[in-house]
Amino acid sequence: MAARPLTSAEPDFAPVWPLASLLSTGMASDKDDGDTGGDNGDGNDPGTLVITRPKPKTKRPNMYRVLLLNDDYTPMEFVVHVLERFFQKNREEATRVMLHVHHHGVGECGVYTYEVAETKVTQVMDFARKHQHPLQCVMEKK
Ligand code: TYC
Repeated sequence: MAARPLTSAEPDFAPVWPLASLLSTGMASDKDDGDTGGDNGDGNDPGTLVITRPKPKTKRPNMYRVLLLNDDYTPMEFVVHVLERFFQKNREEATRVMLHVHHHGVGECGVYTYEVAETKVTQVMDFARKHQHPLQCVMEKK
């Protein structure tokens, strides 16, 4: 049998040689069917080599939405400034998000990993307090 390169389309732990092709060569069996490859008594054909890929150990991080809450007192222009300053929005996008919060009560500023989201919330809350506005910023797990 000719070796062939692994492809990324194969699932983790996929045998490099599919069981079906091993069976067709008589090199593998799922039970002792008397094949000439022998049987050492543990149910594994000693003539069979199954190669598995190691499980990839990278995991996607949990992601968190950073949200602004509406209130009756924080000036619209201040909220737009917050969105430009801490969330890298241009004036048009910041105005769109601010008006969404104004009309719907809550709106998304961005989605970040835990520590980045936590930092944004702290920055916004500190900035609002410094300017004596009651603006509230929170995070929620996606
Ligand atoms: N509702 C505020 C006003 O009318 C504006 C506002 C928008 C406040 C968004 C907070 O997150 C906010 N001045």
